[in-house]
Amino acid sequence: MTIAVCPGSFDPVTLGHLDVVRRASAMFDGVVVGVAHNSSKQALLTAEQRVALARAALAGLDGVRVELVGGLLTDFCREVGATVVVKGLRGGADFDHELPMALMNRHLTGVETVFVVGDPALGHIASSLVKDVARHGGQIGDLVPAGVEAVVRDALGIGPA
Ligand code: COD
Repeated sequence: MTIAVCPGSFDPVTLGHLDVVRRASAMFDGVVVGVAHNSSKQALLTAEQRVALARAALAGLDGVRVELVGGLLTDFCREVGATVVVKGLRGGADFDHELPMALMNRHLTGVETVFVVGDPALGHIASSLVKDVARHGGQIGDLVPAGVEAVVRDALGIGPA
């Protein structure tokens, strides 16, 4: 039984994240989506909001659960019994960004990273861009799961769409 962790900031969860989690869930016996802190990013949403939105978006997907990552990702993997980390790639820039983390995680505990290629139709979707579009008055409803746009707009202090 192989458990994989799909980690990310999920600030907020997007259709791109869901695509990666669905692909991971087709490959592994169980998937734990780990909502973590990226120390190089200032989160817009609280950890509780990010977990709640991811849980709502992934409810009903068999064998998938969402948990908060309190510290190191590798410690979290040990706690949940995961031997694999799954990351999604939109292109070469993602790989360049992810490779040092994959190497560090393997150095720390031996956990392996599997990269999955996301749906190219969703390749323009990144949480940071989604927030930027919303911040500047654009609609994000077709980029994120139901219910996410309202929470993002509220966190940005802008009214309903
Ligand atoms: N298509 C395909 N993949 C996508 C898409 C898309 N449209 N959108 C996002 N993804 C992928 C990303 O490439 C990434 O693999 C994953 O989804 C999550 O993305 P984000 O942006 O939500 O998350 P990040 O990149 O900010 O996550 C970084 C972590 C939080 C995982 C990292 O900082 C971490 O592990 N933190 C915990 C502390 C730790 O252990 N630090 C040491 C790390 S070596």
